Amino acid sequence: MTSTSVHRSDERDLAREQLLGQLHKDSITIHRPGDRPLFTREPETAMEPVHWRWADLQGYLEELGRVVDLEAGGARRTLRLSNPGLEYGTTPTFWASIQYINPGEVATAHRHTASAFRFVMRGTGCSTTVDGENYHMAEGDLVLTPSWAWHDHVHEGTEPMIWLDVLDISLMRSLQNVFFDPYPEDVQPVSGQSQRTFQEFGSGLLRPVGPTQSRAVNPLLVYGNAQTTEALERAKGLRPDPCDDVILEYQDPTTGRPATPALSLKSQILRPGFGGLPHRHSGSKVYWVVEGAGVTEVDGSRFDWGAGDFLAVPPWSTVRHSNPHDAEARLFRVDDSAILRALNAYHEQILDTSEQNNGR
Ligand code: GTQ
Ligand code: FE2
Repeated sequence: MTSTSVHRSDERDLAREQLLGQLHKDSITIHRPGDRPLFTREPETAMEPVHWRWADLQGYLEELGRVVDLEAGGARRTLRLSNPGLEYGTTPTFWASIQYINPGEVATAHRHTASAFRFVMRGTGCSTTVDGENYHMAEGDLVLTPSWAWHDHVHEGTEPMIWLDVLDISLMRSLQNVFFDPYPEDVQPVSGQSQRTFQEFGSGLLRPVGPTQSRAVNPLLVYGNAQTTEALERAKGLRPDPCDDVILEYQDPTTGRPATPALSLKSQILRPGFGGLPHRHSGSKVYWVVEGAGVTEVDGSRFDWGAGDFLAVPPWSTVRHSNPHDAEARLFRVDDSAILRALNAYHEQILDTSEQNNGR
């Protein structure tokens, strides 16, 4: 090196340090060697796959019902499915919890920006009211609580009732948009027109003529178990999905879009003998086993699941389903593909057979 070029590079180092000092004062940084890169080639996640077994959950729920009172002020009695890899949530976008309510109890009215839904797991006799609309929940029903809708649950039945609650609260938290209001009374007034949105839009095929309130959000709040079962029966006549066998998404009947803005909800049947192709896609998901049993491999780890179990799957994990049993398996699934598709950032990949063999 000549003496001039050494001189120049000293000058440059000095100027760069000066610039960095100035930028720092003005809350500006530049990328430097050793900093974490802006991008990774593929998604990285701290979320871990987790299998919760019904045999354990059932015992915990019964004990919880005995030892924990339902508090006024909007708190619910729930078991939260906490991901050991995450500080918060079941997945990076949502919490899945199991709510337990005893006969005679009231889960008091409130509203929040997190959008929520319930999928009824066990029992009957509890009704929920969402923005004045009352609905008696039964096993396999899906009931939505859109963002900022008042909701309360009143159990008039005789046996404890158990349902899955999912809220897009991890997402709302990362957007720093958590709002919550308690309702001034324990419960909100119930409209005289029970199940209005279900009467109006519930067939998914036909609806009353005349003016309908057009809302930016899905107007339908309730998806009944009977219709889901029937739709799955019909879908058995279609070509099977190579990864998921028979799978349907709950849709906004007025637009065909996912039933909730951030989360996509699905029901699925794996028929006896089904063996799916390995598959991965953007976003995280949780399965609840409605009935039957089967096997899911997540990035090569094998999970043998049965009725009532939950399985959480991290983003971009390779999943392979099979049903080696004699009976059908039915799954309810929630994933965050809706928000990823809305952001035009959804990726998916079916891994071919040769890769499948390499993975073993
Ligand atoms: O039932 O309104 O599991 O607000 C968590 C928060 C249930 C509910 C949960 C809630 C609810
Ligand atoms: Fe709530």
